[in-house]
Amino acid sequence: MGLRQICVLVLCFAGVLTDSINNSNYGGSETISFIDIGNKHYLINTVATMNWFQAYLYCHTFDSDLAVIKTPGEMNALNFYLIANAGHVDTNFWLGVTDLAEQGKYVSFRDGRPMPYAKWSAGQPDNFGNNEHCVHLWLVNNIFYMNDNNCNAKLYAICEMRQPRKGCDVCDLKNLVERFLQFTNVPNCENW
Ligand SMILES: [Ca+2]
Repeated sequence: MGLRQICVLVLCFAGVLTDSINNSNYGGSETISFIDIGNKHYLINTVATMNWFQAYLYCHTFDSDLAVIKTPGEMNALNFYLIANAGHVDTNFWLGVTDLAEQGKYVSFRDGRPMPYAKWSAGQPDNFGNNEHCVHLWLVNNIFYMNDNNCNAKLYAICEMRQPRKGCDVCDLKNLVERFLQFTNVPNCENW
């Protein structure tokens, strides 16, 4: 097998890899329950309550993360949706925000950055009992606010689909494959 054939095999494999990533994140049955709310894609679990750690892992099984609300617009859109859907009313939902690492410093657990947006309920966060380090949506007078709660409390979960990264090595490799095939006049990978 010549160097050229080895290169094509490697590049073909790269093409397969690209497809599998796309399918995993956007096409497969794993994402069938995600819904569009505002400019994000959420998976809202109201089937089983779980503690914050279980909720974190639950979202990961769907290639997603516990939701982190970044703007008032995102908060309003989620609030409107949850209120308008009877099955979701009067429930609490874990978010991907915690001060477990340092009391009072709320961060997004996904990237460690400071909590980008907060809409605390009155008097919150209060770290009640010196044991509240995980943040959730909390319905108060028919409006959702945020509250810090015991991480072992059993609540529902809101996951959000991960945003596509800006640029990626695999995409660059795919472009390289296409240029290589054009340059070498190879019709497609299946011929090898
Ligand atoms: Ca609290």
